[in-house]
Amino acid sequence: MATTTENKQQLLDNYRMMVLIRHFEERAAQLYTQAHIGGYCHLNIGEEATVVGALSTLGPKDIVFTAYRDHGHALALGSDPGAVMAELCGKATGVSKGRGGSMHLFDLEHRLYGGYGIVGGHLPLAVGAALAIQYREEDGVVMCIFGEGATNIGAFHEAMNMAKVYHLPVLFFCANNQYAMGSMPEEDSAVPEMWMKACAYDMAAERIDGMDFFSVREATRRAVERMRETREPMFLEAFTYRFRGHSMADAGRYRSQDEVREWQRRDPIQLLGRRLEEDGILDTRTREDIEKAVDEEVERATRFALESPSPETDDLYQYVYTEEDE
Ligand SMILES: Cc1ncc(C[n+]2csc(CCOP(=O)(O)OP(=O)(O)O)c2C)c(N)n1
Repeated sequence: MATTTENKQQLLDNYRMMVLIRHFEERAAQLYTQAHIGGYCHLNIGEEATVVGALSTLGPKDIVFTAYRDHGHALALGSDPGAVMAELCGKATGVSKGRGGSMHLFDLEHRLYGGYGIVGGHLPLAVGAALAIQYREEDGVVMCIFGEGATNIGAFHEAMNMAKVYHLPVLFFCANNQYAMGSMPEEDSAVPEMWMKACAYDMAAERIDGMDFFSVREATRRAVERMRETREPMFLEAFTYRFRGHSMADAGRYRSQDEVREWQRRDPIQLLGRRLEEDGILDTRTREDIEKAVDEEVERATRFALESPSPETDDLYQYVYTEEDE
């Protein structure tokens, strides 16, 4: 088995992070229904392997741009769960100081450059960041994460083209959860497989199993290593599924419950857990300890968020433009 040669603690940490994301988001869904969270709230539930598998391959100088389904990414990059939950609740102690909410998490210290609500709008920003890295002759790479719906947006094509023309180290990571709100690729995309779109820009591309942590991590690791050497952009399409609605208000009439249940049989957390059990890395006791510790951490984060103050109105104009020395 591939895992026997791995760092076991690292794998347990990856598993723990996937469980944390799941429990954190289940709690966020409750807080939403209790009106502690307002506006939009998009959950990663079902897509945790794409988050942890991909981000676990990055180094300390690499940076990440993602869309509005961003809670898991912030947690996996190391943001404090209390500060993430506080942001969801619009509190001053949130990662974006309560000004961003669920869709606009931002944490410079942990290299999360957002959290963006405009579909595809962050792709040119990621390309710009990669251009800055190239211009300053730094050695980091940029990971840009988006859904398959974003590949139909003009900004996607401009970003892909510029990244290739300027030889920029951007990994375009498409988490294809098969629905853009209620539309399937067969309905809104000229080609049903997103990796094919990378061929138009002469970019190396691969489609991977987004429910399998190892499949995501190995492909992303290969891509990142190759980008560090070649400084050329690459494209990955992780085929996955979201178990919950698009956002919090979604009657889900565009898909059947049988289909959802079928995909839940390949729950990414269960898949990784079983694999770690087979390899003797995880047992029932450890699994229960992880669940308990994660529940406590989520409760701590929730308490912190609920007890935190709302932003003051007298500093409303602060952080609109960045200070030079910030
Ligand atoms: C430019 C733009 N058009 C439309 C919307 C409304 N909208 C929000 S999410 C979404 C679906 C995007 O689907 P996808 O990119 O596949 O990501 P997923 O939500 O599946 O993760 C749409 C159309 C938007 N936010 N921005």
